[in-house]
Amino acid sequence: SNEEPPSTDIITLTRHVLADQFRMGAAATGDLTLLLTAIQTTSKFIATNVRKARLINLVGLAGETNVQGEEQKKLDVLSNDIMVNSLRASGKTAVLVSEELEEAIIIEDRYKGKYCVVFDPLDGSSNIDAGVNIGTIFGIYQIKPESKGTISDVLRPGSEMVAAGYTMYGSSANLVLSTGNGVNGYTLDAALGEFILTHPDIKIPPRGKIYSFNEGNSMYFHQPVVNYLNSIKYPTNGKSPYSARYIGSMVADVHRTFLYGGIFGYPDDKKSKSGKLRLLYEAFPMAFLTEQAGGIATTGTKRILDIVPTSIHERCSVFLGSKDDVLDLAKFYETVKEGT
Ligand code: P6P
Repeated sequence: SNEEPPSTDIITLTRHVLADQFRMGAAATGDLTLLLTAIQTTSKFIATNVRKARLINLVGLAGETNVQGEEQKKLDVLSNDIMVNSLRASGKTAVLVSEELEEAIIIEDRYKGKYCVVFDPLDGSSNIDAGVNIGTIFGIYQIKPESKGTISDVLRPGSEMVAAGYTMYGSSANLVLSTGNGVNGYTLDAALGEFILTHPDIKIPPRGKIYSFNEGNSMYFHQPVVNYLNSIKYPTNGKSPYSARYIGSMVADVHRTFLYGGIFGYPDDKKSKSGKLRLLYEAFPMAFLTEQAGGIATTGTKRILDIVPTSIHERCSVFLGSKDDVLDLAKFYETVKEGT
């Protein structure tokens, strides 16, 4: 038959990261590879449960009991639990920060490793019932030299992260990852249980034709944002207006921005004084990936990765995407008159 023979040289995520490690030579201990294996396991578990959520009533409210009579867990609680357990069991982590947990987890000495993982186990979970793509977002710091692993190891600029990524749960499970040498995308082959390299070396187009904002907040937008949006909706240079695409799930909006270009924005406004998105486990990982893919991520006036967090759940203003589009946005902050 003219069927293509199956590839016998598949590049799994683990093999791809290991290749990175070989490139790094003796310095690499394999710890990051093992940590990423634990993260892959959590993404496979979450992907499976997101897929069958409606069948086993996992999208319902917590408090219902299932056939075993045990407390029914909401999908995001379930996702948090698998991440905490898998990351702790890896023996490679010292500090965990989750969107679902008020306090950071300091891993007990027996299981303590040299990495800190900040994560949103299931971002966009309010969209689950509508079948909209949702995702896991994570960022990884190494603990500071001499540190035993404390909260101070994660209250650091995103520029000090060593890796960041997300897994988007949609028609397939896509894991997008950077360990500091560019961005690669992997697709879960459920039959193999492996994430396979499908999007090598993702680069954001320098300019796009899409803007992605929740314009339902327009009444609250500060003047620079209003001026910028007007400039691409009512262009005066004879160019055609940009197209609006807004899914309302950060992982999905960012993933499209990486592949198609354009600008995603969730700015601070008169209602959300510090913006809505969380700095540590939404803005930092997405900004890390954006820069590694050749784009720009800014608050409007400051590079997001330069922000020094003061608390683990603080929020920040986010614009990210194609270099030229985000630079255009930033110009409207430079020309802003005081006090508008
Ligand atoms: P809004 C989802 O709840 C989320 O945290 C992000 O995934 C998403 O980008 C944003 O909030 C959507 O917020 O106010 O537009 O519904």
